[in-house]
Amino acid sequence: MALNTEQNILLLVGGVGGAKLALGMQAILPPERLRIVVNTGDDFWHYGLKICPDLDTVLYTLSGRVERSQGWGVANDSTTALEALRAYGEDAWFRLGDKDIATHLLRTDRLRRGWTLSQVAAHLAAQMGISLQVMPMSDDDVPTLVETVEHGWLEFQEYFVRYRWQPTLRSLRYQGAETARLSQAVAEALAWASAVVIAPSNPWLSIAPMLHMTAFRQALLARELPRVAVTPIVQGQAIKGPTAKLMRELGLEPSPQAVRDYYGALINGFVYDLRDAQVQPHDKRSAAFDTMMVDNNAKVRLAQDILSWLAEW
Ligand code: FO1
Repeated sequence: MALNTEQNILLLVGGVGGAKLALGMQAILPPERLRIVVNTGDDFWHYGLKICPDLDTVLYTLSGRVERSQGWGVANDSTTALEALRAYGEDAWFRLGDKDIATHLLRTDRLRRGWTLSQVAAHLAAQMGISLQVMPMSDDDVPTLVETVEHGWLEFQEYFVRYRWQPTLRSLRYQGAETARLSQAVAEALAWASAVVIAPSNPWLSIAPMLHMTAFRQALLARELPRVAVTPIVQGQAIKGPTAKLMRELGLEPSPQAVRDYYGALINGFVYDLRDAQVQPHDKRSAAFDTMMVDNNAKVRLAQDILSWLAEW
C-alpha cells in the first residue's frame, strides 16, 4: 500500500523505538522517498569487534530479521560464542548472538580494509535486501559518554547494558561532535529532504549525538523545511527505556513539552500522543496521534498520520 507522495522524508532514529517508526514508514513510502540517518553514539569496540547497535537494530528490523521480543539482535539467534567466552571466565555482559557476531565480523573486516562505516552500512543493507538508504550519522566517531554519580564517566554501553541504566546520570558528553564531518550520504540526504522527522527515540541518548554535531546542525538549519519530532514521552512515561528516569535526573519533568523545549529551534513541529491531548498546546505546528506503536498496524498508522500532516504543512 505505497503512498502516492512527492515528499522526501529524512527520518532520524536511534535504536528500538526509532526502528519501529522506520518500519511503518518503509511500509508506505517507496524506497526512493525515504532515507534514514542512524545514531552511532552507542557504537563501541568489544573483543576486537566494531559493534553498531542502533544501525544493526534498524537493519534487522527493516529486513524482518530482528528478535521481536527484545527489539534488537537477530531472531532465534544462538549464543555458542558467548557461552564459550564465559567458559574462559569472561564476564561477557554484552549479549552477542552468533548470527549477530557475523555482522560484526564482516563490518570490522571491511573497516580494517579501509571502507567507511557508511559503505559498510550500505553493503549490509543491500545484502539484507533493504532497498532504501540507511546511513550512520557520521563516519567519524562520536561516542556518547555518561557521567554517573556512582561510577563516574562510563562508556555508553557500560551505562546502558552493563549497569542496566540504573546509575544516576549527572551529565552527558558527545565526544567529537563539534568536529565530526558529515558523510557524503548524510550531506546529500539533508539537501534532498523535503521534511525531517525525528523518531520517538530517546532525545538525549539517541538523537542528541547527531544534533550536537556542528556540521549536522548547520546543514539541518540551512533550509526552510518541516522538522518535526515525535514525542517519546506519553502520560509522563517513556514507552520503553530510560527517557523519563534520565529527564528527572537532569532536573526536567518527564513531559512531551519538556522534550519539545529541549529540541527548541532545531524543530518547527511536534507530534504529541493522543493520550496527552488535554495538555498539548493547540498551535498549528503540533499534532496529536497514537504514538505507541504496539503492533505493526499501529506503526503504519502513525507513519501515515505523520505523512498526511506533513503533506498539508
Ligand atoms: N541491550 C541489552 O539490554 N543487553 C544486551 O546484552 C544487548 C546486546 C546487544 C547486542 C547487539 C546489539 O545490536 C544490541 C544489543 N543491545 C543489548 C541493545 C543496545 O545496547 C541498545 O538497545 C542500544 O544501544 C540503545 O539504543
